[in-house]
Amino acid sequence: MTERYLQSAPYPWPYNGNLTPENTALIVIDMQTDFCGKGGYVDSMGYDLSLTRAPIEPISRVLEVLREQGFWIIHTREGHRPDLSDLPANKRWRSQRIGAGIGDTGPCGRILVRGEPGWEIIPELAPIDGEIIIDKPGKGSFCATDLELILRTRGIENIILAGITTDVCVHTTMREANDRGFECILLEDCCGATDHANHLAALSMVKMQGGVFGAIGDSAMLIDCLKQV
Ligand code: C5J
Repeated sequence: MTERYLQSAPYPWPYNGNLTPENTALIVIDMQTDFCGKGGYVDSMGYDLSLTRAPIEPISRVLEVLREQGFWIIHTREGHRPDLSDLPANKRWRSQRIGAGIGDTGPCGRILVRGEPGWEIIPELAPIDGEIIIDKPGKGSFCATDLELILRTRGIENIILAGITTDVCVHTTMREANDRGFECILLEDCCGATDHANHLAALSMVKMQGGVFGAIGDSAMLIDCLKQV
């Protein structure tokens, strides 16, 4: 095996240098209109959309290279069944309290409901044929989904994380994956949060204790590493 590493922090990733298209998946988390589009859930809460749209460009560059090289690509979508039978009452109550009720009708259809326009992945980052889509009712991508089964069945050991939001769904997924023994890296310019300080804090948390949840890198580091022969 030829070892290769990203020049990430707090250690060169992956820990064992075993980085191949066969053992590595990119997971692009929740790049849906509800989280980064006009009239979606995040917009209805009054947050600055430029923060959650910032990763669109870097993610598309990463997708282009990883698709070219045959890496596994997985997309996730947060959302609930139209009858809301998988929406916990407290999650709904909290969102209604701040005027962006999950399941209620907004400018992009029913907020965070499967099949509605706001729930769709934005066209710039739309999955292509053969890429896996995981529909999840929660913040973590492993909770109530078949993601772990899919990763194990395909022999995936390394996970590259991108998407929104850094401090919520990306972080929760990274923590869940790390506890299951997957070797994770979060690409900082490929993520964004509804508050920039929370984005930075989430990055900092990963790097504690020698990389308590994995490593932090960026799109250029990944692309440079993959372009070396
Ligand atoms: C949130 C997410 N922030 N995709 N979801 O509610 O991070």
